[in-house]
Amino acid sequence: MFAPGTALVLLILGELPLPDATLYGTIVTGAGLPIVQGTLKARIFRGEALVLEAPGFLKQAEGTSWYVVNVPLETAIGAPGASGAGAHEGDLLEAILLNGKPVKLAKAHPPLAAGAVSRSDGTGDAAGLLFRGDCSPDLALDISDALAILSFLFLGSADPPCVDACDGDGSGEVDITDAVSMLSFLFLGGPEPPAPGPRCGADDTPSDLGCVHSLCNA
Ligand SMILES: [Ca+2]
Ligand SMILES: [Ca+2]
Repeated sequence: MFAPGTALVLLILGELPLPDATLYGTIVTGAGLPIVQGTLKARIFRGEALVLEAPGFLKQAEGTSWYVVNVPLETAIGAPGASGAGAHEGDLLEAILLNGKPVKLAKAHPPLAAGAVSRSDGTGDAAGLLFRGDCSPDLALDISDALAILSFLFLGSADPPCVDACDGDGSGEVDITDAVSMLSFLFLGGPEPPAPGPRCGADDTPSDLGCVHSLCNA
């Protein structure tokens, strides 16, 4: 397939790309409802080491929702040059993450192999998107969000529908610092709330705060 010498040149340039491995399956909530939105990625490990996080996507077909991840692979020849762009054959899927949380798979995917397609159906948590800081939920940040944090903390008001969103500084806890950082962002030019920021997105550092309902998931 290559002219003589080509392989040697490629060896010098680095590892050779191989056909992607494809991981897919249905993805539903614990109640069996299809999960139709969210950010998806696959964590690939070699032994104890994280090799890469391959982005995936959700796709609606045949009346349900599917996750699909194409994992880039390359040879494991250990040549000098560019590497780390792909996984090696034999690397293992550690987890499929939906909005930063592991999807519960019915069975483990087999070790990665070039061009291989593997299916394992999973269940996940749909309520993974939030609007950081939107403690008084309306998909916008204003002083009512800071007031909602304070009244939740000090006035014994009912739990906000998405407590995780009240964690305005992403520390994993809701305290007065969140109200202060919110006011600083709104009125003093302070830094914007950390990811997913003042917009809907996945919380890549999920906490135990909980988010019963987020307008982002509506
Ligand atoms: Ca708000
Ligand atoms: Ca906080």
